[in-house]
Amino acid sequence: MVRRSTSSTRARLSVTQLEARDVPAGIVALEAVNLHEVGRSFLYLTGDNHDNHVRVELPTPNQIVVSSDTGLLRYYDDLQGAYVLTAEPLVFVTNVMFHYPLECIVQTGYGDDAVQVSGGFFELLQIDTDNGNDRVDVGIWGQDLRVNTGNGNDSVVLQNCGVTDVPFTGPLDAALILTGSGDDRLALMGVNRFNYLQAFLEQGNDVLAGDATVGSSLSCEAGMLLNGGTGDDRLIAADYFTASLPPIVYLDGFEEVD
Ligand SMILES: [Ca+2]
Ligand SMILES: [Ca+2]
Ligand SMILES: [Ca+2]
Repeated sequence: MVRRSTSSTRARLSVTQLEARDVPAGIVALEAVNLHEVGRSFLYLTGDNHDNHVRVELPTPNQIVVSSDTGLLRYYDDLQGAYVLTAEPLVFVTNVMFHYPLECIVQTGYGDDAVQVSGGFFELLQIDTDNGNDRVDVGIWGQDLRVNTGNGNDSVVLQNCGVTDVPFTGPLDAALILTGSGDDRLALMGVNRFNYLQAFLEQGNDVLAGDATVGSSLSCEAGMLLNGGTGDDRLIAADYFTASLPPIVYLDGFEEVD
C-alpha cells in the first residue's frame, strides 16, 4: 500500500513535466500541399500563443524558403511525398515546384508575432496575427492580400507590392488591411500598385505613413478607402496617397495630416 501511494505521487509529478515539454514556446507548424491533379498549391503556417517569428520567401517560382527564429517547423509535400520534421531554426526547401495559383494562409495566434512574406506570386495571401504587438512585412505580387493584425500595437509595412518582373501581369486585385484596437502603424513604402486598397486602422491612436522618398508612388486603379477609425490618428506624407488619385477615394478619420 505504501508503494502504491508513492508511485501515484511520482506519476502525477511526471505528467506535469510532460505537459510543459509538449507546449514549448514558439511552435510553428508549416504545411505545404501541392495538388498536382488540379494544379494548385496551398501553404499554411500556424503559430501558437507565444511569440512566433516567421519568414516566407519565394525567390524563384519553384523555390520556397521558410524560416523561423523560434520553434519547430514541419514541411509536407504530397507531390513528392517528402516529410521533414526538424527542430532546426531554418528550413530551406529547394526543388519544390509550386503550382500556380498559390494560396498562403498564416495564422500566428496570440503573442508578439513577426511575419515577413516576400517574393513570388500569390493568388491569396492571408495573414492573421491576432492579439499582441505584431509586425507584418509584405512585399509580394498577387491578386488578393488580406492582413488582420487584431488588437495590440501593431505595425504593418507594405513595400513594393504588385511590382515585379516575374512573368505575371496585373496589379493586386484587392488588398484589405485591418489593424484592430491599439496604436497601430501602417506604412506603404516604395512603389505599390493595387487595383483596390482598403485599410481600416480602427480604435487607438494610429499612424498611416506614405513614402516621401523621391520615386516612390502609389497606384490604386479602381479605388482607395483609408480610414483612421476612432482616436487621434495621423496621416504622414499624404502626397504619396493623393498624388495619383484613383477614380474613387475615401480618406477619412485622420485628425492630423502632414
Ligand atoms: Ca503567436
Ligand atoms: Ca495584434
Ligand atoms: Ca488601431
